[in-house]
Amino acid sequence: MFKVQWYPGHMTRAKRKIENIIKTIDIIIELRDARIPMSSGNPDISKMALGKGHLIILTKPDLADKNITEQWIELYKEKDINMITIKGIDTQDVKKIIKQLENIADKVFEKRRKKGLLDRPVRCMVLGVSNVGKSSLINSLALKKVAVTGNKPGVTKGNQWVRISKKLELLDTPGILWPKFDGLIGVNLALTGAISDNVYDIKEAAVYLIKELKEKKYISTSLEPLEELMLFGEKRGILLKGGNVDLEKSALLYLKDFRSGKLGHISLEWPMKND
Ligand SMILES: Nc1nc2c(ncn2[C@@H]2O[C@H](COP(=O)(O)OP(=O)(O)OP(=O)(O)O)[C@@H](O)[C@H]2O)c(=O)[nH]1
Ligand SMILES: [Mg+2]
Repeated sequence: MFKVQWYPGHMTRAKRKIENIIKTIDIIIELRDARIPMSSGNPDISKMALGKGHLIILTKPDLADKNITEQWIELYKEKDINMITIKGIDTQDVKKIIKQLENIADKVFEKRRKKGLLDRPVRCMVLGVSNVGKSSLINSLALKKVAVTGNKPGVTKGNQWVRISKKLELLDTPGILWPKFDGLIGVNLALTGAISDNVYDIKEAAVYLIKELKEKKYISTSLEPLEELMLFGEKRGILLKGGNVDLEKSALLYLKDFRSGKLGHISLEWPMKND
């Protein structure tokens, strides 16, 4: 495994800010990357969601292995956790999300009524790691907006609430929470493009990716991962002046091909019975 050197200094501040906003939120919409549903999750979000509605959306399923994504959804269903997946963002999917959120909202209403509180639209917020698709989702949910409902007291000035259905309001600011980058989590986030390419060795990352793809039988080759990378560079004509393969550039292109789906539909994390 390769090492990811990344210590985001702003993490604590960002977390505290989100924790304050979260107090006014009823439903947390947590986005995770379908290719790495564990590594792109964050235990802080689960903690913040305690006592609130919680919907997990697996994004980028078009890049992931459909069969594995279905297994993840099934596993979470067994655990009674709301999890759905969205194909890119289209109107059908937006409807699917709103329907799910309204189901959760009904439970929130019920709780509020029991406490003798008045009905009001249920407030949702989108959280997730960098690059997972938060802004894309907010944009497509906000397209359905009926009205910008203005600032609510107790929430940082400047936060915009958008009405997305009769029952639901969405805070149109996403919250980014960095997970810990230990070991495999950092590796998976790096491979899928959630971390800047400058904080790890691209060549090591590509070699590791090839090893994984080989083990999971997404590619079949009898070559060692480094040899496979060299062959890839050769085929693509990525050569240095002397005629040798430029491994650095080949590695970058290999990662790019993986991230854009050119290598096929691939899931790096597969569910295990004890997940
Ligand atoms: N293939 C694919 N790409 C997606 C999908 N959803 C979002 N993207 C792409 O993923 C990239 C990141 O999306 P954003 O919506 O900007 O992600 P974000 O979570 O707001 O990122 P940060 O603001 O950096 O934290 C963009 O290039 C999107 O076009 C999807 O379902 N499938
Ligand atoms: Mg964004």
